[in-house]
Amino acid sequence: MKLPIKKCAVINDFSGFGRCSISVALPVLSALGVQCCSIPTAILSNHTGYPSYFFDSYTDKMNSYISEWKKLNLEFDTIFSGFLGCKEQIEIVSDFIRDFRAENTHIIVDPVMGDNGKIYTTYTDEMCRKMRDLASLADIITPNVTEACILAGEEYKGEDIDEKFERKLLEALSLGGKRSVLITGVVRREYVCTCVFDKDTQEFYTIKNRRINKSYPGTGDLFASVLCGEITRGASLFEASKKASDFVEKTTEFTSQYDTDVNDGIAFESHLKLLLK
Ligand code: PXL
Repeated sequence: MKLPIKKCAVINDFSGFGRCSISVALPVLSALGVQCCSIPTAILSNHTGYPSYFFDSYTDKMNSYISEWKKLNLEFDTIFSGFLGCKEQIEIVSDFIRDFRAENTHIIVDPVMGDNGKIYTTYTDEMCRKMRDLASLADIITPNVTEACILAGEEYKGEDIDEKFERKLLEALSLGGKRSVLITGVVRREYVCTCVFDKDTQEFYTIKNRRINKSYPGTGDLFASVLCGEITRGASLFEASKKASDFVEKTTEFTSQYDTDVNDGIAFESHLKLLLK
C-alpha cells in the first residue's frame, strides 16, 4: 500500500536562531503531515536581521548533496525555495527544479530578496536578476511588496500600495496568466492584505487580516511554509492562502503580547496544533 504522506523538497538556509527558513518550514510542514526534505543553502548562527551573524555558504556542497538524491531516484510533490546565498545557488536551484520536477509537482518560489524597500545585506543586484529567472520556473510565487517591485522592475513606494498598482504588479508577475502570484504584507489602513492572482481560476482576490503594529522577520517564511504545506496536501490556492494568512495573523497577535526582540520572530510553536484543525 502506498504511504499517504506527500513529500516536499525545501531549499532554504538553516538559521540556528531567529525563526526563519528551514527552522520554520520543517515544523510547519511536519505539523501539516507533509515530509519536509531539506537542502540547506547556507548555515547561519542567526538570520541577517541581527546586527551580527556567522554565515557559511553551502554552495560548494549542494551539487554533491543533490547528486545523492538523484541516486535515490527521489520525486517530490512540491519543490519550495526561499533564501539563497549567492548567484551560483540560484542556478543550482533552477537545475534542481528541471531535474526533479515530475508532471504534477508544484513549484513554489518565495523570491526572498528584501523587505521594507531594502535589499537584504547578502543579496546583490545580479542575484535579484537571477531570482527573476528562477521565479519564471514557478507555478506560485510569494513576494512581499519590496520583492514584487524588484521582480516587476517597479519603484518601491511603501507597503501601502493602492489597488491600481496592486493590479499592475499582479498582472506583470503572472507572466500572462500562467503563474499564480501572492503579494504578502500589503498595508491597507487597519488591515494587512495578501493580494492574489490565481492562475487556475484566472481570478484576482484579496485576503484581509487584522494588522498588528509589530513586524517580525521570518513572517514571509511562516506564510509561505503554511501555504506550501496546504498546497502539497491538495488544497486550492484560495484555501491555502486563507489558512496561511490566518495562521500568521493569530501567531503574530499572540507574539505581540509579549516583550520579545522582534528579530526572534513569530513564536508559532504553541499554535502548530491548530494547523491540522
Ligand atoms: O526570512 C527571510 C530570511 C531568511 N534567511 C535569512 C535571512 C532572512 C531575513 O533577514 O537573513 C538568513
